[in-house]
Amino acid sequence: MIELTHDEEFAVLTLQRPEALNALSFELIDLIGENIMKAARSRARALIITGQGEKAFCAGADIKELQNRALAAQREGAVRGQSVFALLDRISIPSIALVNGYAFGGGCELALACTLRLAVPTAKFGLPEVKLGLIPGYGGTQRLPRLVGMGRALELVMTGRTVAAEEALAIGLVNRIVPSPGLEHAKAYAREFSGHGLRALQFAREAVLRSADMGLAEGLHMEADLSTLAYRTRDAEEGMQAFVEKRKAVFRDE
Ligand code: CO8
Repeated sequence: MIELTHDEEFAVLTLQRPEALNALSFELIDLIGENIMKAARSRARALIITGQGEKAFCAGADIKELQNRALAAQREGAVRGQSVFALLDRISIPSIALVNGYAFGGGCELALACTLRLAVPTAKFGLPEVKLGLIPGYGGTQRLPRLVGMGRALELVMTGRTVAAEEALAIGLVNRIVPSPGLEHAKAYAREFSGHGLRALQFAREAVLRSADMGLAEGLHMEADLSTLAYRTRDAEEGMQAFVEKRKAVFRDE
């Protein structure tokens, strides 16, 4: 149902339910959470999340499982899924969604929860929950407007329409389009930042992500705090010293 492998300096998490287009059963959601934490505890410098096969990244929550459940269980399921996806913000390594096909509903929300997103040319995105009489429940209504703006998010959530890779790139839903199969390209993309110290990457990521939740004055205060904390790391001492000595810095994530 899921596989966590290590490929060079990266962890690769692959959703493996091809018979259901990698749809998120509740069991799969739990496994995603466990494996995100395993990847975070490993020596990996980034986590790449993708789907097995050429057709789907993830076709969303498992619709068959969502039927005929008590409302309390439904709410618990939404909160559980949200908290699993939120782990991606809390772990010390950045994550990249390599969207290799359909990313609908909860699958699109999983991609939105990753730090960065890549798409193969045939990738398709959408939050089609309205077509089922539902609305997104794994963070889509909150993360999509932060990424693409309120107007576009309202349109996509209200129409439930499908967004092809080119449009996803144009509106900022993905960072880049990469040729299929994308894993080598995802690793090359991750290498653009994975040589930096993890502490600096984590502070930078946190500062940018938290900016969406605060006003400018509060955000600047938070940035001053986090940038001051960065000075206290060994990596900052090393980075500045390496500059002065005209050599490449050797970061130790300390
Ligand atoms: N759930 C369960 N099974 C699925 C799902 C899904 N989301 N998507 C596809 N499958 C299954 C199909 O039932 C089919 O199985 P079977 O052969 O046994 O009938 C198999 O995967 C292949 O699918 P299709 O035959 O439909 O393949 P197509 O190529 O014809 O179509 C699509 C591909 C367009 C992706 C189509 O499968 C589709 O529209 N899927 C549903 C997409 C969708 O609506 N996703 C949103 C789901 S709701 C959601 O994500 C809410 C998140 C928050 C929930 C909070 C809950 C607590």
